[in-house]
Amino acid sequence: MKTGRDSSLHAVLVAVAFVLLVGRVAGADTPVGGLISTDTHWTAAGTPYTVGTDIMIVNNATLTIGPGVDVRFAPDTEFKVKFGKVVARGSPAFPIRFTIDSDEPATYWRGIVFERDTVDASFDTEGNYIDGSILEHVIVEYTSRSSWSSGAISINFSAPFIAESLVQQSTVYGLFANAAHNLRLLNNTFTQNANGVLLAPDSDNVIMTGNHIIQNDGYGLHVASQGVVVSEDPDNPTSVFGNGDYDLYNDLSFRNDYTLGGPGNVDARNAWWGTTDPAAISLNIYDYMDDSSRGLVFYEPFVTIDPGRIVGDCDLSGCVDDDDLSLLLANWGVGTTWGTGDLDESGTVDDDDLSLLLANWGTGCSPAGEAVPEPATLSLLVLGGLALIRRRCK
Ligand SMILES: [Ca+2]
Ligand SMILES: [Ca+2]
Ligand SMILES: [Ca+2]
Repeated sequence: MKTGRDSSLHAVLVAVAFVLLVGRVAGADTPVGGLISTDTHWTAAGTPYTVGTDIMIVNNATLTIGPGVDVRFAPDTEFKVKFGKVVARGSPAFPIRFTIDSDEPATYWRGIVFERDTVDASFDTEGNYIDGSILEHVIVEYTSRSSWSSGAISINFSAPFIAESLVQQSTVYGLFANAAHNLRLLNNTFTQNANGVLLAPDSDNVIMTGNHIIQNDGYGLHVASQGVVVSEDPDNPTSVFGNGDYDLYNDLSFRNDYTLGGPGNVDARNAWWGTTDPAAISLNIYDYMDDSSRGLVFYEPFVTIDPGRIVGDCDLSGCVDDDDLSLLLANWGVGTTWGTGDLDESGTVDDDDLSLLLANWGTGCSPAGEAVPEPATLSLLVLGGLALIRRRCK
C-alpha cells in the first residue's frame, strides 16, 4: 500500500517528466516580441524565434540574425525597423526564414517594414556591402497588409540592402519601396505574390540586377519612380516573365522626352523576358505604346538566353537528356553557341562541355516524362558519339 508521501513523490515525478517532455516538444523555442532597444543576436541555437507581439527596433539598436534561424510570427504581427538596423545574413544552405507561426491556411503576418531612421546600407567603391541594414539569403513568406501599396518588405524613406532572398505568398506586393533613394536589389526572387515589386513615387535610382520577378498573380514590376535600372549587369540579368497582368507596368507620366534618360522612361535593357520575341515582350509591357500618357520602357537589347537555364540543357527543353547529348556530339569541334553544345561559352564544343552535360544528366527531367537512361545506356550513347567523332576526324 502506498503512503501519502509516495503518492506526492509520484505526482512530483510525473510533473517533472511532463515539464521535460513539453520542453522537448517545444524544442528550443525562443519567444520574442516588443521593443528591441539594445544590440541583440539571434542564432541557430535559439531557433525557432516565435514572435507573439509586434517587434520594433528602436534606440539605434542592431538586431543580428544568423544563418539557419527561423522567425515565426503570430498572425497579424509585424517586424518594424524604426531606428537602428537589422543585419540578417543567412547562407545558401542555411537561409533565414521569416514566416507565419500557424498551420492554418490563409493566415498571415504583416511583413517587414523599414522606416526613415533605419541605418541605410553602405557599399564600397566596388559595390560590396559594408554596413547598415541588410536582408541576405532570407525567405519572407505568408504576409498580408490592408493597404494595397505595401509589401512583404515595405521600405519607407530608407535603403536597406536586399540580396539573394526569396519573397513569396504576399497578398499585396513582394516588395514596396516608397521614397527609397539608391536602393539596391540583387539576385532576389519575387514569386507567387499578388504582385511582384512596386517602386513608388519619390523613390529614385533603384538599381536592380539578377532578380527574378516571375509568376506573380498581377503585376511583375510596377514602376512609379524615376531612375530605375531593371537589369544593371548584362552578365547577371534580371528576369521578368510569367506574371498575370503586365511583366512591367510603367506608371510614370510621359514627359515629352523620347530619350533613354527621360524622366518618365524606364531603363529595362538587358533583362530576360522569358521569350526572344520582341512582340511578345512588348505585349507584356505597359507603356507609351499602349497609353500615350505613360512614359516609354526601353527593353532593347534584351537577353536572348534564359539566365536560369539548366547547364547541359542545350535545346532549352527544361531537361538534360539524350537530345542534348546528340546535339552536343553532332556539333563537336564546330559548335559555338549554347544551342550547339558550347555550354561553357568557350567558343568551341569539346570535352569540357561534355563533362558539364554529363555532370547535369537528368536535371529537370520529370519522372513521368522522358525516361532518364540507365548509366549503362548513357555510356553506350557517349561511346557511340565518340566513335562518330573519331570517324569524322579520320
Ligand atoms: Ca505594350
Ligand atoms: Ca534538353
Ligand atoms: Ca566549350
